[in-house]
Amino acid sequence: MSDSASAPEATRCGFMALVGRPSVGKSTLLNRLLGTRISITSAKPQTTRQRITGVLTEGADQFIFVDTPGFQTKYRSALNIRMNQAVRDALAEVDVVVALFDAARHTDADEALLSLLPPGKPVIAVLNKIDLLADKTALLPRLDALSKRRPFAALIPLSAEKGVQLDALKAEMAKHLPMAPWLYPPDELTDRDERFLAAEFLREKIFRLLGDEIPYSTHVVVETFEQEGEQDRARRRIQARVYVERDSQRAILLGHQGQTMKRIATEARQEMERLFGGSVYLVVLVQVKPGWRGDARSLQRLGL
Ligand SMILES: Nc1nc2c(ncn2[C@@H]2O[C@H](COP(=O)(O)OP(=O)(O)OP(=O)(O)O)[C@@H](O)[C@H]2O)c(=O)[nH]1
Ligand SMILES: [Mg+2]
Repeated sequence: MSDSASAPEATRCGFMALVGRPSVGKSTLLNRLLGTRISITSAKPQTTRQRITGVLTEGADQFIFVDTPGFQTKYRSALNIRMNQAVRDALAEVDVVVALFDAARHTDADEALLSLLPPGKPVIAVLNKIDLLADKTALLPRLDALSKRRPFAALIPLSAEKGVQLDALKAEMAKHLPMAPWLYPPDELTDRDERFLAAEFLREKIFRLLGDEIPYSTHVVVETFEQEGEQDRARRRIQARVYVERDSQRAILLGHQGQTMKRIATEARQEMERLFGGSVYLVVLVQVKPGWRGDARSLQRLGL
């Protein structure tokens, strides 16, 4: 990439953290802002487990978004402690904080998040999911209550899913971008490599296709990732291992005659082919590893 051809002379570049309680729509918002699905989403809370950066370059501006795990106060496993820490780290590192709230309700986790917001930084409050509000006047008391809690650079009601009011959010974020050289080439989408994204897409399908228990007992590791040929025409051979905590979970994940896993793997492969270009040959193995979530050493070995 030749910088002289692509980067304007006076560029702006800054980090923005997307924070909020589980399921509030952080990853949906990131994908909408980028126009591409790089961060996995599902109706189940705690879908995002590790921070993922999304890069949007428009005109002279480069926004580097940091999508974080949902901040929660209910559970305290080693994994959950690590996930909350990822939120605190992101808040400390960025230039601007985009704090998401649900337009319809305020919970204890929202309160906990409000008290974490750094006093010295611009914080933009987003009230998401306005498409679900039958009565839009219900927004007014929410906006009023939030604005009394701390100073916000702006309060923006929007719908990440429907793409409503995203321009207002972008305009507000742009106001706080520092003058700085771009950190990524303008066509870069994320700091995460294809290996990470492959594991995430597999995890997304597990979150979406299985019930309320299994997704939380599951971790995915990509063991081999081989590529033959050039980017768009490449053929990727990927072997992934899914860890679960019990034999009974392994049976559910595989399904009758392996049908459940087959569907999960097919849908994940299609997502990979769409994002990476080229074809993907995906093999998925399932292994039982009791108690991996509660054990800090296991988490480290699994790269979490
Ligand atoms: N109706 C509606 N649903 C939305 C909107 N934004 C997100 N959702 C849905 O809310 C659910 C959670 O979205 P995610 O983007 O995964 O939420 P998240 O905040 O990243 O969640 P965690 O990663 O678990 O913390 C998904 O089912 C989304 O489709 C919105 O504006 N309107
Ligand atoms: Mg998420």
